[in-house]
Amino acid sequence: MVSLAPVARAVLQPALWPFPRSVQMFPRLLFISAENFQIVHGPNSTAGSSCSLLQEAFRRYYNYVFGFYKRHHSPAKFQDSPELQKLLVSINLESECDSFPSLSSDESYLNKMNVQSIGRGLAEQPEVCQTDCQTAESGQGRKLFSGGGRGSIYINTPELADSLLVKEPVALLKANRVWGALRGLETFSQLVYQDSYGAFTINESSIADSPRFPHRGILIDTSRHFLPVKTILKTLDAMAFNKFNVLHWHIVDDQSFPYQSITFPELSNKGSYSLSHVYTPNDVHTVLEYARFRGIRVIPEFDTPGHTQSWGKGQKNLLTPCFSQKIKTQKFGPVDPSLNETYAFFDAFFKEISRVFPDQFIHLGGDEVEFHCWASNPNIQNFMKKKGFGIDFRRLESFYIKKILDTITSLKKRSIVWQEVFDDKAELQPGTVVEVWKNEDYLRELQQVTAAGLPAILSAPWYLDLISYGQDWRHYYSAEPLNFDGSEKQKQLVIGGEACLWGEFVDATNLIPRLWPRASAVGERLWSPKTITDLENAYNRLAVHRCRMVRTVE
Ligand code: CP6
Repeated sequence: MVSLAPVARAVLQPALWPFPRSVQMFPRLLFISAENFQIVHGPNSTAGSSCSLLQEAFRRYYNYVFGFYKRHHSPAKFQDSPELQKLLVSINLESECDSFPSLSSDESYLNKMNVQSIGRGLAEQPEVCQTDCQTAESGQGRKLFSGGGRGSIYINTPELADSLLVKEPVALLKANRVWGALRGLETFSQLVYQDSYGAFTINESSIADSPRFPHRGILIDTSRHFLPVKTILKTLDAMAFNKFNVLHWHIVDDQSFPYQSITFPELSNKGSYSLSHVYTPNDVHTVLEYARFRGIRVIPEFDTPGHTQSWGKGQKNLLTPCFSQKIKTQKFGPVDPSLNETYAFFDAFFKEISRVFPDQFIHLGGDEVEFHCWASNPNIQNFMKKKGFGIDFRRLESFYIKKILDTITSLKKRSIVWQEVFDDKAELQPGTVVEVWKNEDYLRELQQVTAAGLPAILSAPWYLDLISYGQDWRHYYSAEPLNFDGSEKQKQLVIGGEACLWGEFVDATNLIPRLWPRASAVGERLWSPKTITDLENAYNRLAVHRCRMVRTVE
């Protein structure tokens, strides 16, 4: 079969999502066929076939590119047309193949070395940029794919060398660690598209990329509705497509306690919806490993002292008995902060949690504590008096939280808390992360948290459980986390954000479509440069990205 004139198709936008830091795309098209294409380790890579994380990723991305079940023969052989035969993936530094990712993991695929050694030859071919690429007015870079009108994309940082280099006959991906290789593989897979004849094609291109924020999370809530492990794994796949790197697992809450504790099995025996609605140690391990293979951290949240009704069923005397007219009722309030047993329990509990979950961070909640039950209880009233707290229950709340925070510190872990813990003036050790979730004046809150020298995560504009008619992703996309008055040092303390999908009205039947592609908007805000804000350009790319996700998430 005769190949088509590549120029006719060069205007197709590659629809990268989230958009990389620097992209150069050239009109020359390469064909790529399932029979004759491989993703393999580069000869100088510090990782090899013993790195199962990469082996698995190669297999996964090969399948994403060519489709799982479809017969993927290309239309005959493209004689004389250039073909891409390999993607060589090289890790420059110690690969970290067998580690868990962390807040400081290097997810970039950019590299100062390879522009000279490889990139030059391609970038300087005079015929490379003809009609599609032209020098931008600013002189800052080349204009790419000007067909989109307002949505033209510019090279943002021309001084960066590119580490995903697609050229005939071998493409190269270089990263310092496996984490950058995973992100680069995702980008590579997004570059490939099927033309109208069903042939797989890819433009010669050169990309350098790194995330804007290091913490890019999705919150799932497995207490209001149990989510099967399978659904959580699917969510992790979709997260990887959008370069999210944190699963914030709000695992227990008032409604149910599905976490099966080894130390305190009664918590889930009594507190889960049923004995099959639990996450066994094996289930948790499955989630952790699946996430690790995608460069995703799992941060568990054990929210206390409020939101704890389900804990009371399997752990006697943990919650505060509520009183009415000096008489004990059947009701219980938040965790009882006046008893030594409470702290002995949490010492043992969090000791287990710190061993089960490898991440450096544990989320301690601390939101929405209601004071009326505490206020009704005579023991608590005495305790308040003894401590000199007066009638300020925020001081009692802060007393409790400080003890739990100290427990976490003694376990050599770091804590994340919801903003009330900061607002109610708990004493916070340096490095305690404050998650800003209240929608009113969230930029001011970020300003205050960072002015106090504390790291912050933003989720306020990204409550995906709040649904409304129409394209609400545009609002998520337009939120800018650093739009507050503050020093450079303060801005540095904003480590990222999270899209939250609370579970009151979400279960396995609607989780995926409620999250995606709406959360993708948050993914791009947290990964891409601040300057990538054009809504129409985003719309066009997001439409293609959604189709790609529909194809791959069953
Ligand atoms: N559960 C817990 C919730 C919420 C929070 N904590 C919540 C509050 C308001 C909205 C959505 C969710 N359901 N434990 C607040 C952090 Cl609008």
